[in-house]
Amino acid sequence: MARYTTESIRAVALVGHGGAGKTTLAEALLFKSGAISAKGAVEKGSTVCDFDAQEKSAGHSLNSALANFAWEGVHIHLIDTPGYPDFSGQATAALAGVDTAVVVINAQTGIELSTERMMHAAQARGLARMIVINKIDADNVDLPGLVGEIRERFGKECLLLDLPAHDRHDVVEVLEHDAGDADFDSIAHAHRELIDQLVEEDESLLARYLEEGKDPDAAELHAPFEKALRAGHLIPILFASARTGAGIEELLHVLASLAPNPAEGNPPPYYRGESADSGEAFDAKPDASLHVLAHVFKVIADPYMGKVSVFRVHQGTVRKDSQLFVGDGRKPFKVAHLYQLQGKDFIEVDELLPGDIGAVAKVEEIDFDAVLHDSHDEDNIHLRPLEFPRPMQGLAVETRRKVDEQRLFDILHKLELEDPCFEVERHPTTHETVIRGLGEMHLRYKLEKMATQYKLELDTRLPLIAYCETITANAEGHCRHKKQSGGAGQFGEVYLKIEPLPRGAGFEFVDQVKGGVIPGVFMAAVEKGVRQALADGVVGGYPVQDIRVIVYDGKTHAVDGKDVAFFSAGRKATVEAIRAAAAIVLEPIVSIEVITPDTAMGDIAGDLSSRRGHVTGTQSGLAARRQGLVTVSGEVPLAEIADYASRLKSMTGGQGSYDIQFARYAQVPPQVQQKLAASFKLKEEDE
Ligand SMILES: Nc1nc2c(ncn2[C@@H]2O[C@H](COP(=O)(O)OP(=O)(O)OP(=O)(O)O)[C@@H](O)[C@H]2O)c(=O)[nH]1
Ligand SMILES: [Mg+2]
Repeated sequence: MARYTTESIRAVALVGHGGAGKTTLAEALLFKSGAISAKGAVEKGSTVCDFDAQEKSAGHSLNSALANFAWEGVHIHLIDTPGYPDFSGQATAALAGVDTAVVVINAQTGIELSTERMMHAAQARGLARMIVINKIDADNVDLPGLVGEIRERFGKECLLLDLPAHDRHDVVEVLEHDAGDADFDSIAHAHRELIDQLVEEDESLLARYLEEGKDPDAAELHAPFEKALRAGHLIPILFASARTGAGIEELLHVLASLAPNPAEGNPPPYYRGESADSGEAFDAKPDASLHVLAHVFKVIADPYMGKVSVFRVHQGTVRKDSQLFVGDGRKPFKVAHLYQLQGKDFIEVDELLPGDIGAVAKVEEIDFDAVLHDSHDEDNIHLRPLEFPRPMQGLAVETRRKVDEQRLFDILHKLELEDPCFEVERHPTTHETVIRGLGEMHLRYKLEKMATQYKLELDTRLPLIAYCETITANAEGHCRHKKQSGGAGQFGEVYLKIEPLPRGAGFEFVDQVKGGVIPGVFMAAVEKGVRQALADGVVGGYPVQDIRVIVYDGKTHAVDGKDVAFFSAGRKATVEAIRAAAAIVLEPIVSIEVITPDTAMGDIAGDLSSRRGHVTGTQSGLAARRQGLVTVSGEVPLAEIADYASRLKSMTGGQGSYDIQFARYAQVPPQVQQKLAASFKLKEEDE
């Protein structure tokens, strides 16, 4: 049953800042195409893509959602993504499932934090990018001003592909039209700019164009259009109102006729081998007859369907009842049911072609980022990983009732599966469970989900800070571990040197022992001991990083040489060396962006500097200026902004919002280090 071919598939993600109108736009596209018979609204909780109970009550998206529709004989896979930075994990992951990123900008608020981040993330992934300026119906918008700003920020490759007309009730496409009236600029001018840019992509076309002075026709421009999108030489700007429907049909036409099909985009960045750096890059071919290669870019813990793995097929055909391998696993699983997703609905299909997005359910071994394939020829294959923001905001959680403890871990595991930016850490020594996410709002929604969906009540405590330790000087350590207690003895002796490494280099272990004074079998135990010492920390009980440990001498004993002895000697020698190496404690520094009414700017800056932070710049776009808003950027230690949400609320009368991102590790001031060291000493004495 051939429903369509690979050439007629488009895969598109709607990305951009929260509130830009992505979910409403998805609804408008689905409605216009006839896939749904009534247009729902975010406010009523009746859209296809915001189907989750929490999304309905929040009035914005929390998860990415999939939908499908057909237009002009083309099958379009659409992914609606959440826009607020706190939920950017699933938005970023969606980029691995598409060829085109449509960056939606709110005409009222202009370029925002996620606009910028998603523009860059899509570019880094080699996706075709398009910009849709939405809400053109709204009052108080400056469309020409916004276009100017977009070009200033994202380059002159951002060119108009349509223009609003009839007082923003309509839009006119400017590739096929070269004359007529528009609300601003002119169709003739926008048309000329576009053609000039496109002919640059093809030398013979350019030569003919210059000679004859005549426009190439639409068919001739198709290939240059795809080439320009692929190279980032063209980022078309379109206008729409998801509310009134203006520009929706034009957007559908552009997706069907100009967005790349799976063969026209940049190929997904696969490699064979252990790491993206050393592995051998290769291209999957969107050919239905080859081996299957598919990539899992989304996992859902569904209360009814169980674990659902959503993947994009990049090569070959996935069929119901066929067998697939997961990564390098030896045992295949059977594709008992194959689905396409339409919002909350699972629609069974028999096969998925290259370029298709689909899902399987109840296969526990499939995790986010897994590669599915049907031949051991395709072992050790990965897709180059996406770059996710690092979850910095932490909370220690504890179940109210002891009996819930095991359940807590099961549920946290499910939440972790679904969201690449949500992490759970268990600290065996302190018995603490820490959840980490991208922001206060992110964690609040996870807690709410646990309370409502899983009926799990938790107590939370202030964030724990992920401090770490490092050394600033070279030093030496030595330990002779010797035990003689009745029966068999233990003996192991280790001499080692330690050296600081550059920030971020991690840990290096070097074996420089000569003449086998520490036999190879025991060297592994020495390394384990060294690693144990580093994990336990020396100054404040935090993991030691950016250090090279060189074992250069030692001694064993024919009878008493034992693993335990060398483990212990390695550990103690390392501790001794670190104590002599001017060790320091490092803390995470975050970059912070605060959006605030300009009247509160002074308070924000003053507050940041009282928290050992500083302002690095301020910025405000046209639309933001009209609303009296400004973005203050700065840096501040994470430890100082645990309660920032409530501080900001009081400083801005509830008008402010903020976002943090990990920046780097930096040395804590001496008085902080003394405090951390003192409390570590107390803990050690307790034990
Ligand atoms: N005036 C006007 N309002 C719109 C338009 N599109 C969306 N809205 C409204 O803008 C608000 C946000 O719309 P959403 O569709 O939820 O925006 P979103 O981009 O999905 O937001 P997140 O899910 O948070 O990323 C809602 O109140 C919509 O009704 C539009 O074209 N014009
Ligand atoms: Mg949304």
